[in-house]
Amino acid sequence: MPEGKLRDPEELRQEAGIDAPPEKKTKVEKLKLESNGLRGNVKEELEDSSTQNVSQDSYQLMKHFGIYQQDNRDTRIERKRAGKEKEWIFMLRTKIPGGAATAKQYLAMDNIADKHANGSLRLTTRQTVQFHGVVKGSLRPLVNDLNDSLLTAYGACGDVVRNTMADPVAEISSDPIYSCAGEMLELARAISDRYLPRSRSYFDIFIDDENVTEDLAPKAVHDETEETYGTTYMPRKFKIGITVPESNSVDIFTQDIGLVALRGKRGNLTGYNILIGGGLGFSHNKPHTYPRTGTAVAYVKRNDVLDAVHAIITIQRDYGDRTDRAQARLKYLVDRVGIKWFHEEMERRTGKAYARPRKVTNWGFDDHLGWHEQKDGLLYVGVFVENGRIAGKQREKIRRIVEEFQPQVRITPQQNLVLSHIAPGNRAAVQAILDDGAGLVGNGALSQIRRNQIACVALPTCGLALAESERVLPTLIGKLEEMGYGKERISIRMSGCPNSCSRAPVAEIGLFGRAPGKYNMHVGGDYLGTRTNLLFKESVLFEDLPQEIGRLIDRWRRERHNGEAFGDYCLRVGVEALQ
Ligand code: SRM
Ligand code: SF4
Repeated sequence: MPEGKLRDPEELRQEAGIDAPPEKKTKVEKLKLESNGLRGNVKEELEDSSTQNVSQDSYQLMKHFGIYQQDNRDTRIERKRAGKEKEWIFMLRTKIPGGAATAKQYLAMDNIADKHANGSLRLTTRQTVQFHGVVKGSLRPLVNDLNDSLLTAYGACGDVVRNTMADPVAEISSDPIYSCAGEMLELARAISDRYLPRSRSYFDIFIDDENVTEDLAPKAVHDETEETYGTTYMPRKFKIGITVPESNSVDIFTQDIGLVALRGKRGNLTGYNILIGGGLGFSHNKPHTYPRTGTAVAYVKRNDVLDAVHAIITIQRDYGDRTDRAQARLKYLVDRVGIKWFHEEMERRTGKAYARPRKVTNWGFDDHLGWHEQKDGLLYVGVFVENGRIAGKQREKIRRIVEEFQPQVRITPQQNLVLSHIAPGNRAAVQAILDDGAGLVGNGALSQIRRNQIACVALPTCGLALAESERVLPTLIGKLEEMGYGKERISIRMSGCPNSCSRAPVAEIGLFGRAPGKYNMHVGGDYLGTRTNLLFKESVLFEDLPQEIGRLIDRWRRERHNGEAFGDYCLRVGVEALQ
């Protein structure tokens, strides 16, 4: 590993001749610096039972422990009228590299949903589980229960390396495209461990002493030095994903660092193409914020990949913009310094020469739904979970399968579940439970258009939502099915605001909340997620979306070239002509 010693970013900027904005650091930078390893007053405020919420400073720090302070937006107006304060609740996000959990861990999370949260589990687009509606007094017991099951929320949010994504079936599938991916989950876990914050604050604040699970994060428990992060952590969130090109379910082009595993002639892993600077959030009408797909910066040999990742992380740590959080993601740094400079700086930091990226043309996509064979003769089944919300009858069924058959449980980047390591002899019994009217895969009800949709959480919990998402996308999809578009394989993603948590900017149709009941409609992304879409229409009423989408699909059906996908057609014709 390279040293990655902390140097003054200003000095580094001057050395590299980078035009730096005047150094007035953001409030969050000051807060992190003075927080004593993210502690601040969090512990005291959590213990204060006279309030149901915490201060803004504690809220900012608690993000690093996977916790967001929210309020129930459904009751906001009514409570305000009644002169009551907001209905304070918290969201807690776990960190599950590659989305891979054991049956025991899944069952523990299922228990937590009732015991400490609102009775649902929310699978996320980064392969984790979120709990919503947690009250302040339940946060410590919740984290303790997670810790007992070797699960963590440390670093699930905040200015650190977030959950590392990986193809959820990479090391189990019998498909030859994965012949080079046997170590993918291991790599995701290695990256995750290395970039877990080292401060003991999470344990000091949340975990009852005798309960500290040392297996979970031995270094974090014993060593306070933030060797990589220093006292101010990263300038902003930082995201890493790993995939093989043929099955780009992790949307590799949207990651700060995307690692693309490449195969040699004998099917073995030769090395990784590294993409940098993907990121999707933007603000309406602020063109200096934009979604960006990652750019290939280098090809590195298998044994060099961790060093190269470390170099990229430390470059962003040292040069990322700490004066404006809207410009702080790696994508803006890459555009400021250029890919050539970046490549050279990686080499300088590691003392290695990296090859130019290899040409990759075999991009594909697989959502892993349905039954598949594993390379060990066992089976996995991908189960559709609409918008990742596991609740009610579906939750009971999944729990029953996990209890009875003890599969491994993997969360997919499409917010679905893969239940793996099922003996072929148990297939019929598992299928019977899935078919039993709960709307899970296997009942024949899943149209292509429903299968390829994703919605972010949005209302009522997300404080940034400008419009609904998870609660309304199923209705829109239902309308499109009624109109006869169900069999079309088109990716539709809805986000309640342009932060784009459903990765809507790389969908064939992206819908972005603009105001209550209104959406900006973007088209022209591709099904494989390799490019961003373009603004087609602004502020379309929710009720008008089926007609707007239907009109475009009709036109595509009439005018498409042989085999031309919807997104490719939109791009070829161009948004102006489509308007
Ligand atoms: Fe996200 C903020 C939910 C994946 C870009 N995201 C939020 C918050 C925490 C709202 C907030 O800051 O107050 C949302 C919580 C809603 C709630 O009530 O639960 C939220 N993001 C989600 C999840 C749960 C969406 C989902 O329906 O699955 C995903 C959790 C992932 C995880 O498990 O770690 C989620 N968010 C994403 C993605 C997709 C991805 O990472 O693959 C993106 C776009 C990729 C990217 O980061 O560029 C994304 N979320 C954002 C942004 C804009 C970041 C930016 O720099 O542009 C914000 C706002 C921010 O950070 O200021 C945000
Ligand atoms: Fe909230 Fe916006 Fe993310 Fe949706 S896209 S979860 S509305 S921040």
